[in-house]
Amino acid sequence: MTDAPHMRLRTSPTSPYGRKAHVVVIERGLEPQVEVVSTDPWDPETDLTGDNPVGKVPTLILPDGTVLMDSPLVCEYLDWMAPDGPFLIPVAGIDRFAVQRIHALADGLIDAAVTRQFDLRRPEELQWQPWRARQEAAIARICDTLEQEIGVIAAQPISIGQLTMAIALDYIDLRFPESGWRDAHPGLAAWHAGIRTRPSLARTVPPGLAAQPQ
Ligand SMILES: N[C@@H](CCC(=O)N[C@@H](CS)C(=O)NCC(=O)O)C(=O)O
Repeated sequence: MTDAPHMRLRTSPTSPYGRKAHVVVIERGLEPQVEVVSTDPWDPETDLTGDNPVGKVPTLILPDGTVLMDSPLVCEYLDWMAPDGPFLIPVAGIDRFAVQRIHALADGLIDAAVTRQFDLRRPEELQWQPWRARQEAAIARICDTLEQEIGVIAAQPISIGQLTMAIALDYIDLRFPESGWRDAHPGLAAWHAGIRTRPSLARTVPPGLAAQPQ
C-alpha cells in the first residue's frame, strides 16, 4: 500500500486520447497512485458524464474531486505530478514549445483519423465522402511533415510529442490497416517500428492491433 494520493483515470483501451494519458502514467511511474478505470464513453448507460460534463475520455479525477478533461491537460498534470524527471513535457523554454508543437501535430493526426472513423460508423446514406477525403488529406499532410522532421524528432529525448506520434500511427493501423502510410513515409515507418517496443506503448496496445512491430 502507498500513502500517495489516489487518482482515477477513466479511459477506454481503444481511445488514442486515453492511451496518451495511460502511457504517461506508466512512463512517469505513477501506477501506484493512479487507478485506471475502463470506461466506454459511447455507452448510453455510462456514468462518465456524472464525473465529466464533456463526457469524453480521458477523464482524470484528482484526490480532492477536481476533474481534469482533455488529454493535453491530463497528460501535463500527470507529468507534473511525478516530481522526479525526466519530464515528458519540458517545464519551460524553447524545448517546451518544440515538444508541444510535435504533440499538437500528432494530436491533429489523431483528430483526423478519429473523425474519419466516425464517418464510417454512420449509416451508409449519412456518410459523406468529401468529408472523409478531407481527413485523409490531413493525415497525409501531417505524415509528410513528420517524415521530413523524423531525423530531428528521433534525436530528441523521449517526450509527449513522440509518444503521441506513436499512438496516432498505431490508431491508423488499428482503424485503417489498408492505408499504406508506410509506403510514402519510410523514415516514419522505421522509427515507429522501433518505438512500439517501448514498455509503456507495448503494454497499452489497443485490442485488435498486433503487439509486435510491423
Ligand atoms: N480533445 C479530447 C478528445 C477526447 C475524445 O474525443 N475522446 C473520445 C474517445 S476517442 C470520446 O470520449 N468521445 C465521446 C464523445 O465524443 O461523446 C482529448 O484530447 O482528450
